[in-house]
Formats: sequence, structure tokens, C-alpha cells
Amino acid sequence: AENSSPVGNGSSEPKYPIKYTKCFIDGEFVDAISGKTFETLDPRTGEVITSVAEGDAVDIDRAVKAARQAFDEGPWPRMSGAARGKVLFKYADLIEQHTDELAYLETLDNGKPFVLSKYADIVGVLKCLRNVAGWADKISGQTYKMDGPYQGMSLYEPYGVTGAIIPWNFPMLMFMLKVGPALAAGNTIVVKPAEQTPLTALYLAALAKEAGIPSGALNVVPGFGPTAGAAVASHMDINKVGFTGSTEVGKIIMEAAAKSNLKPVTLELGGKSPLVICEDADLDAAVDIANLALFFNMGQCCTAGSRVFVQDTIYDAFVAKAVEKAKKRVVGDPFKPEVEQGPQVDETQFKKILEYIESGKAEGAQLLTGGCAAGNKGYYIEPTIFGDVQDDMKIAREEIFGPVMSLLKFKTLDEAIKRANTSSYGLAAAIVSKDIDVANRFARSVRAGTVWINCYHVYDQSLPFGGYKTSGFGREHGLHSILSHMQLKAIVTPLKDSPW
Ligand code: TXE
Repeated sequence: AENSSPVGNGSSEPKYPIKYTKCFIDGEFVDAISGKTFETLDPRTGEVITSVAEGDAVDIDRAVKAARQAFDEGPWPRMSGAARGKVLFKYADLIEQHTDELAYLETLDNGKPFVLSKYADIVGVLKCLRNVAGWADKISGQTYKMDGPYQGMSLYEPYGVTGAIIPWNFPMLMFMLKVGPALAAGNTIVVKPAEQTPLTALYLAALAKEAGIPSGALNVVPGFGPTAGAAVASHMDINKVGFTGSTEVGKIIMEAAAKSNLKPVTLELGGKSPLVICEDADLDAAVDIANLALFFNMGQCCTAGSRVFVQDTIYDAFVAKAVEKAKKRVVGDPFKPEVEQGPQVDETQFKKILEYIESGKAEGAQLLTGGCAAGNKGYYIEPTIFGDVQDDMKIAREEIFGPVMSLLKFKTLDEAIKRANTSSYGLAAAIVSKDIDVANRFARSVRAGTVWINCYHVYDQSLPFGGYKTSGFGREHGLHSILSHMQLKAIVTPLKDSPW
């Protein structure tokens, strides 16, 4: 067992040694075959945290061989669902026991506030894992009386070796949303974490071993997208791949899957989610919802409410309060408990967001607050709001993935629905109104995978999660994610001398 007591350094920031930096293959931490490593950086400063093994196609191949053996010969898919569930519940307990250390690593690597890592991300990880662990022994097919003297059966089977390519915005949570259901369903898995945030995935791999997940059932290969990631998408012996990330890369993955062995893919991609604030809304509540919708997690949410449509009659009053609230947002070192917004994940994202801010200014949107980098080191950006944003502006069309809110004015609900649906994305949408008929009409008219009424960013393992349109397809969470990790077989036998 790991000793997870903090190494005191006299400051309020917890300190733990970084224990796991190599590829986790067949139950062991190993160097990349090339011996190469890459640096993972602290987004507060841009300084190196540590070097991590840089996996490539050959390492993915090695991991797939281990996963194949664990599937074909190992105990994992042959264990009863109840036995697999028991191991996964133990895994959850171990993760819970290591909450502080995992939350520390997540904040160090990603920059999100420590309180969020600890009270949101890990809580989400545990809910996901315990939910799917509970489903492991509750999946069964049906029997059918066929049209003729035959009996039919349907049987849910795991795909075999699965692959997962995950992003950096919720590293632990995205890891578990893929690994939990894959394992619960009896698959084995090869995971390629995001190059910006490999540390918690490797730690979770070590805990999986401790929990008793057999060697080869879970493998984690850190590395870059076009090398290690591409090798997962195109591998001939991976039977299913799950991806969360940009729409651009989602298309590459689907193409690689099609051109290799036609493995099924599930894609959870970008968004440009509309949030519609109607004139009858409680203004303070609406401002709070809009603030959370966009600024949560430094704006780095696929579901971020990045197009805020405000009805013209309340527009000015909304703007005043929204700006006041954004200005109060506490930006700073994510290890400080009062901090609400840490740095963006890396320099690339930081620069990209600042470019979007410049394009908003250039295209004539009204900069109401923020608009600059915050501080003089690290990747901090001021909470920013643009008013008078028009549908055809770049900031209203493209995913910014940063703390930049766009306010758009509308007159009628029909107009708001129409404009909400002009986006090529369709991940989430929300409406704030006291009129249930208005809310229901919006919910059924908007082309999005999740619709929130009078709330935002509320997720649950009981609810399907996934996109419409270019936000992807396939559904995650709970039973939905288990079933997307299984394929359905039909079995037929003749019936002889049977009374019915
Ligand atoms: O994403 P990528 P990036 C959006 C967001 C962000 C933009 C770019 O708008 O600004 O994407 O971020 C791996 N073959 N989202 O560049 O590249 C990569 O290594 C196989 C939305 O970080 O999509 C990482 O593990 N894999 C999003 C993962 O894909 C490849 C979350 C995601 O990285 C690959 C993150 C390739 N050719 C970004 N290229 C969401 N939906 O929540 C990269 N990867």
C-alpha cells in the first residue's frame, strides 16, 4: 500500500512526491521502448513538474498485446459480474482513501482549484465507478419465442480490447468515464491520457493494481496525440475506441477507425452551448447560472454555456449584474481555498483564448470586462465578457474553451430557438424562465444532448450524456456507458416437443 501522508513544506500547498511517471503496461510501470520522455508543466508558472515516459505506437502495441492476453486468457471477462463489481468497489474505496493526493496531482498538473479537484472531480470519479460497479452483475439479455419452432436468446458480450483517448480538462473524471464502464462490462482497456495531464491517470493505474484488477486488464500509455493517440485509433486489435476531445480530432479518429478494422467509436466532442435567459427570469438567479455555466473550470468545459442569449427587455440590467459578478471572481493560485479560477491548462490554450479575445474586439463585440492575461506568469486570464455579440462573429461560432462569455440579444423565443440551433454543435443547452410552457418548448426544440431548465452543469450517472450534431455520438454515464461497451449477440436453438 502507498504511504500517502503529505510531505510538509511549510506552505498551505500540500506536497506529495510524484510516484508514477512511466507507462503502465501488463501491471508494471515501464519505460517507453524508445526511452523517450516528455515534460509535464505546472500551469501556474510554466515550470517543469516532472518528466513522463513518452509512449509511441510500439508502446501502444505492447499494451494492446497485454490487454488482448488479459481478455483472451485472463480471468477478467470470465469472472462473474458480481466478482468484477466487487473489485471495482474496492478500487473506488482506494481512490477515496487517496483523495488528497489525487486532488493535489490534478491541481498541480491541470491548474483547477484544489477544492474542485477534491469536492467535484473525485466525487464524480467515485460516483461513476460505484455506479458501473453496481451494474456489473445486472446486465442480462432476453429470451424470445420466435416465429417458428425455435428459441432465441440475446446475450450481452464485452467487445474485447477497448481503447480510450482522453482530454485534459477533467483528467481523472474522463479517465473513469471510460475505464469504469469498459472494465465493468468485462472488457480490457488501453488508455492514452492527454499529454498536458498524465499524472492522475498513472496514479489511478497504480491503485487499480492494488485493488486487484488483473495485469493487462488496464494499461495506461502517456504520449502525444498524433503518435500514441493515433496508434490507438488505428490499431487492428482494438475492438472499440472511446474519445473525448476536439471535433477536429474526433473526425481523425473516426476515419482511422474506419480505415483500420472498422472498430466502433464513441465521440464526445466540442460544443457552443446556448443559454437562453428570458425576461421573466429571476435576474440574480439567471446571472448566477450564466456565471457558473461559462466560468466553471476556467471555461474549459465541453458543455460551457458560451452563447448567452438575453431577452432585449432585460438585457441592460443583466449586463450590469453579470459584469459585477465576473469582476468579483477570485483568480489566483488554485491551491488557495478562496480561489475560484486558476490558470488555463497550457500555453497553447492560453494563447488561443487571447486570440479569440482579440478577434471579438476586432469584429466589433463590446468588451465589458476583462480581456487580458492576469498576472505576469503562468496561464491566467481575466474573466471576460463581451456584449452585443452577433451570430456570425468568430467568438459566437467557435469553441473558445476559456473564461470568455458572449452575450447576445434576442426578442422572441422562436428567434432564440432558431439562433440556438444555428450552431454546428449540439452538446448542451439551457433556458432560464418561470414559464414551464416556454421551458418545455425550448427543451424539445433545441438540438442538443442535454437541456437544463433553470440550472446548469448538473450531471448524474443516471442520465445519458453525449452530443447531437458535431458534438459527437454515443452516450456516457451509468447503464448507458455499460451498454456502449457491449455488443449484443443473438443465439438460436430449435424447440422440440415444447408445450409453448
Ligand atoms: O484537443 P485534442 P486539444 C477542444 C477545445 C480545445 C481544443 C483543442 O476547444 O481548445 O479542443 O484542445 C489526443 N489522433 N477540447 O488540442 O487535440 C490528445 O493527445 C489521436 C474539447 O487539447 O482533441 C488528447 O489525448 N489522438 C474537449 C486528446 O486527443 C489525438 C476537451 C484530446 O486532444 C490526435 C479538450 C490524433 N491525431 C479539448 N490528436 C471536450 N470535448 O471536453 C490529438 N489527440
